[in-house]
Amino acid sequence: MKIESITLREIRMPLVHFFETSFGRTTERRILLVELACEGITAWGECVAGEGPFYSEESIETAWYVLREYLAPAIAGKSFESATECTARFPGVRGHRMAKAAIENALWEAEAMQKNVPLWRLLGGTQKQIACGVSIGIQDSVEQLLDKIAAELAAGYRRIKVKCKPGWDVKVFERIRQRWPDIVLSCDANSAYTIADLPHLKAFDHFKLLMIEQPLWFDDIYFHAQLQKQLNTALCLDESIRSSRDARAALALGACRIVNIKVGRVGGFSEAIGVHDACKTADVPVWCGGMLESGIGRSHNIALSTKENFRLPGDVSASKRYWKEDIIEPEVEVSSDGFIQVPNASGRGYRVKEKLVERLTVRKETIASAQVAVR
Ligand code: OSB
Ligand code: MG
Repeated sequence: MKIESITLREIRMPLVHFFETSFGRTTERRILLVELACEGITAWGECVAGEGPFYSEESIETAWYVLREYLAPAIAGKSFESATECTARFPGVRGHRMAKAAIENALWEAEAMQKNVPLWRLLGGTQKQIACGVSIGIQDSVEQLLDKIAAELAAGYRRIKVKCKPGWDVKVFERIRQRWPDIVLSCDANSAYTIADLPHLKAFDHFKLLMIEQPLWFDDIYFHAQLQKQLNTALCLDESIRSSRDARAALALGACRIVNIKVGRVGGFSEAIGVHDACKTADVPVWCGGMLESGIGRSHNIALSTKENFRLPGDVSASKRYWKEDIIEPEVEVSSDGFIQVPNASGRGYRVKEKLVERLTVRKETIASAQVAVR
């Protein structure tokens, strides 16, 4: 596979409903897409960095800069036998995992298309359908949250996750459990607490939560291990797991009993497989997280979720929960019993609506060979 050019684009897509976490509210996504031209094949990648550096250090601007100046020039004009060679071509660039993942994942897509196999098969997936949960943001009122949960349960989703933070936690869980004593429920704090909140976090044990996701600092493993010893409820790490090495450290320390895998957060499919395998060896279940992706990133999440240790419903849900019109067709749909059927076509299995992408594009830049950027 020879990479003839790499095109970076920013598209803007308003969310159907705002999404609020402990670190802020998003109403419109700015999405960085990577398009590889590769011997007649066009392959796509999505960079999941946020609008600002709030979930992690990366943002769409830092990713654009690193892709344009370093990562795209490092692969432009180069040939690859396999997408697994990609990370070795990014020497010297530390971190910037979401930027790296956008290219690596596009390369996996190119390889799948070239070999005429579905991406999920190339990734070593085995599951033909994936179980879906939803992540529901902080709302303006508890009533609004309860209405949303009712609608998602009616749509068939198999696990409800609610975002939480100090002031929007136990009182909210109480209301949810009053109405639905037995649903599969979890919460995600996105690092809103510290270890000084231990007495308060112990109260979370009363609500039969499947897990508490990332209660403490975004870069912490040690204090999560201390916290896990004091709680009955399983902890799940998201932000803290940036690599398979982090996963191995977290599992060895007992910092969590469940791991959220986001392919962008760990730097691409190769590392995501490494995290998956480390957890499988330790018999710790994983599930696939989401970053409010467009259809391109969403289809990559579906492919990854087919691997066998994805044993819990993920945050990979239907296109229409996020977008009036997604940029792929068919859009991602979820059955009334809460599953996505995995497509059998080669590559990502969903067609990119290129004209729509072009209309949504607010900036675009092509890197055709090392060091040459064409606006
Ligand atoms: O922590 O899982 C998270 C969205 C943006 C940033 C961080 C997170 C999330 C979600 C949304 O929970 C999951 C989705 O895409 O629906
Ligand atoms: Mg999370």
